Amino acid sequence: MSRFKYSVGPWNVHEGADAYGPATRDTISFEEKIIKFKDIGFDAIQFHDDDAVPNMNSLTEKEIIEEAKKVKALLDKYELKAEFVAPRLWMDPHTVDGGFTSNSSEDREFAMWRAYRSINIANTLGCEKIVLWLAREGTLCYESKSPVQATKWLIEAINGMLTYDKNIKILIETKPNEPIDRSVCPTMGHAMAISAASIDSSRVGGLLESAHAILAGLDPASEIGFAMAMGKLWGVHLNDQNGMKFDQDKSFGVENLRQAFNQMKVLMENNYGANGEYIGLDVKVMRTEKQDGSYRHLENSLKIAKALEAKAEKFDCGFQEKCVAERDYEALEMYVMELLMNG
Ligand code: XUL
Ligand code: MN
Repeated sequence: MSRFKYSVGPWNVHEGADAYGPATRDTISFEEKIIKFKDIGFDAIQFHDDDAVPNMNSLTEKEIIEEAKKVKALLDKYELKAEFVAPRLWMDPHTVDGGFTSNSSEDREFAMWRAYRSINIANTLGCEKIVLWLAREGTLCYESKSPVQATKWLIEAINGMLTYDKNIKILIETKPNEPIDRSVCPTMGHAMAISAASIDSSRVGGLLESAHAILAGLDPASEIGFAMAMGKLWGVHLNDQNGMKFDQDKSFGVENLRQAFNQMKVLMENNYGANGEYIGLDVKVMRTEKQDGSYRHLENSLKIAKALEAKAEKFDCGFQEKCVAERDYEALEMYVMELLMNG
């Protein structure tokens, strides 16, 4: 039995298209995906606004809520919760130069419209969390934007959302690059500073994705620990990443097991989940996988996460204390390796 509740998004089962090649698998319907998610052992679903309400740009506010109600009914039918809604501010012609920090005031207005509709959708789905993955909030050409102005626009946008709804919580999902070259908000430290600068810092926190931390050259467990020290880690996307290249969203733990163990350990030691937080697994199956393997990365990641939970449970804190007291870090390191290597 796991102490955690796990979550997943519909985009985590995808057709396999990448920037250099077309789909390798067929599309699976939303309902079929969530039935399988439940079956695998997930408790909650994560949404982009248009995962819940496709084509929302052409719908009225009222129609968007009506569509979201249908999704809520599906979640209820399969006894699943909604964890968060994230405005998808990177696909639309209005977000070519970013949303909240675009140089065009019309684009910035569009981004706020999507943010407010995301809040409406979250309310309809029964969740209070809005995730901001700030995909294009940054620069491609450095001189095209002022880092000062962009940061202020981002804070203004967050303040707008906090004012629009008095209950929602905003989780900034930090990422240093991709698709943008230089992000306005690349790390947990930046997210915490933006939280502090907002009109209600008690409602602005972070979501840490392992791969994003690695892309920033940082250790995901330390990023988790930093946000937890501030009481502001309200979501995680556990996955893995082989070095600083494109975002790979590999299954949790498959590249660096010790790093994955330490992410699980820091979450457990600091009581992550005590306020209803989920462990999200933001993973992608390999492009080579066939149709019937569409969910294997999720099954594998969940299995690895639970196995690491058990390892962290077994971790001998007494031995750790002794090693620390004697400053015998070689012994401590070898103990961790043996814990991970031995069945
Ligand atoms: C992108 C990423 C997104 C967010 C949700 O790197 O991780 O899937 O998690 O918008
Ligand atoms: Mn993510």
